[in-house]
Amino acid sequence: VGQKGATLWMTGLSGSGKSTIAKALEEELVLRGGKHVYRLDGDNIRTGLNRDLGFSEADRGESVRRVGETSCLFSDSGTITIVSLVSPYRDARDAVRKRHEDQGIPFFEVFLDVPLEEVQRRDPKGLYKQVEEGKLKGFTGVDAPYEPPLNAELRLPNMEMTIQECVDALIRVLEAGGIL
Ligand code: GGZ
Repeated sequence: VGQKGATLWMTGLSGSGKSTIAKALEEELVLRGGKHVYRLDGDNIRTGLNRDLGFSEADRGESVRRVGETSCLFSDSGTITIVSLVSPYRDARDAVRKRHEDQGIPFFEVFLDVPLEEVQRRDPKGLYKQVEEGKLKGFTGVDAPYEPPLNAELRLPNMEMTIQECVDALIRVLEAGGIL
């Protein structure tokens, strides 16, 4: 197993496809072999590492910081670490990028660029409906901010792409970065 790891940081609205694409990429990388792969997903992280955190700006910042530190450790060990987190604040994501760069760990920010109207239409967990009904407040993209990346290594407008096309684009980024 080769030594060079990397962090792929997927950011985007709830329902933009982060977890789905992360899982598909993980599968593809496992099939290819040769590298350890690990997925850090908002969903499971929130029941463990971040179980004390909610969705205030401060808590989201702390969540991103912790997952960023964790991804540094995994990637430093030679693992390809796939993070999927809404991570709505640009400063917080940039701080994670800097932590990686300072340690010489490759970092790729991936922006799942899907319009709010589309994720509201998809609404896979019925959360946007709850927001609409006033049962859920401070929801990213509706009544809490989402600050899109300005310098993402990859933008995936996945409304116009298949999952396989997204996976292929991610593989190309890893190849161009000398990770694969
Ligand atoms: C955004 C929320 C909220 C609020 C619960 N705002 O589709 P999901 O369900 O699985 O993705 C969302 C997830 C966001 O957790 P993250 O840890 O990724 O967010 S962050 O990086 O901002 O800390 C959604 C659900 O939790 N969820 N309340 N208010 N998403």
